[in-house]
Amino acid sequence: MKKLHFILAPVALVALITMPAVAADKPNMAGMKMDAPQTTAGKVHKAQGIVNSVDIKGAEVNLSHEAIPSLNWPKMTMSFKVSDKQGLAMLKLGQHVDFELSEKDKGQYVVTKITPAK
Ligand SMILES: [Cu+2]
Repeated sequence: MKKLHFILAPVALVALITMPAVAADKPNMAGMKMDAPQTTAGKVHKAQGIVNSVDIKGAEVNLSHEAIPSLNWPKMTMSFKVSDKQGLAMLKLGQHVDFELSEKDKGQYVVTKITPAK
């Protein structure tokens, strides 16, 4: 009986060591998936601004936009790439607009929707 206990003990020890490691792996993986939406990539930010210039060919618009709290951006004047070609074609200089932007590449924000302000 004593010899049998000696043989079983290391097996039980290995099981004890490996089992919690396997169990701990799952909550970590779930945590990573839950963190994914926290990154700004793909997130839609809503903002307002005034149209300064439109470059249809280059698919760009220059806007003086209001502060964008979801991005922690102050109000400023800047150019954006625009994926909403239809919206871009409708814009008039000096027009107040509502727009949505989204980070396509790191630090590269693209206007995905732009419409006259309501
Ligand atoms: Cu800006």
